[in-house]
Amino acid sequence: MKRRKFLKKSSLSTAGIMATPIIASCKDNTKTDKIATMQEAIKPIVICTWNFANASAKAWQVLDSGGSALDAIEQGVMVEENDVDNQTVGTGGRPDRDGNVTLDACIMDKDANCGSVLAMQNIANPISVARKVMEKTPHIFLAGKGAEQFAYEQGFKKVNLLTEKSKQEWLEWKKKSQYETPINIENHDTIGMLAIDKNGAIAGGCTTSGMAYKLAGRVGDSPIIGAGLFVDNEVGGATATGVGEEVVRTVGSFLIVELMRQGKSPQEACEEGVKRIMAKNKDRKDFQIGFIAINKNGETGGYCIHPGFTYREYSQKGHENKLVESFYKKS
Ligand code: SD4
Repeated sequence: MKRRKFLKKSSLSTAGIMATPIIASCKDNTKTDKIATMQEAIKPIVICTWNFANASAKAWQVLDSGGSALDAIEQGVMVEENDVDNQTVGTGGRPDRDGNVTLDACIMDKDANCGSVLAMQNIANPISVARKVMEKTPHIFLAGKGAEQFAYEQGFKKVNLLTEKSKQEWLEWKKKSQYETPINIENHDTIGMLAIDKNGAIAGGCTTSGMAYKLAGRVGDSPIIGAGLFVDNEVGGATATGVGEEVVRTVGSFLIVELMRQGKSPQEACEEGVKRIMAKNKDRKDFQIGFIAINKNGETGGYCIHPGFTYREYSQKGHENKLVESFYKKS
């Protein structure tokens, strides 16, 4: 096809012809149906937080060859989990204040199945363990030693997640032990990813080593279904990066999906999500949060507190790194 058909559709869409509802028989006037009537869906498509070109390219490769959104998510974010230079995800992640790397991850599919691991040590691919929790257990969350034990039972190997670079930085930090939540880009490289496959199934995943030098046992938003990630196949999905405590307080990703259900575009929903957080943090400028979202039509959006947040988007239209608008503008 598919390129020609796609190009044809794009030009029709530019001409405004695509405004004709493709689901003409709306059963009722619910807002979800309103989303469905906007235009024909762009699929497959994948988006992820930050400029993770290799991760989104991997996910695209899976989607383009007919793979499921769930496989695309798992294989896509694993690229970052395996990248030792990414110091906020997987191997190479910065440790907690005791020097242990503890990883958080979750995954969610089109049927609201989900799995999650929290503060898990010594396992290189928490996203895959989260998927096993989803597929092989009656549970959603496994934490700490229990998650690690489960991973071994599933055949995962024990590895050392602390690289020499992260260890040296931690030793340096220990000299002052000043816990901070810096807003700069370098300290917020959590990957959250959302994908729609050729069948229109939506899935999402999120994986991180969390805030650097956190208290032992601290868990952020990233593995919490509804906070760091949420998917509803009727509507779309959302995911977050940044200071997890603030995302949890508003159940950020769930909020954004619900706002889309009510008729907001992904862009509008992300903006509202950040504004809700800022309404509870008036005049506070010392933290960063970025949201991205996709609706079931394949429309995407993102918004953040401070300038600098981008997200990757990969579809038949191309592979783009999109700079998002921010609540505070550059001073
Ligand atoms: C957390 N949200 O643990 C994560 C941190 C993060 O990029 O996003 N880092 O709070």
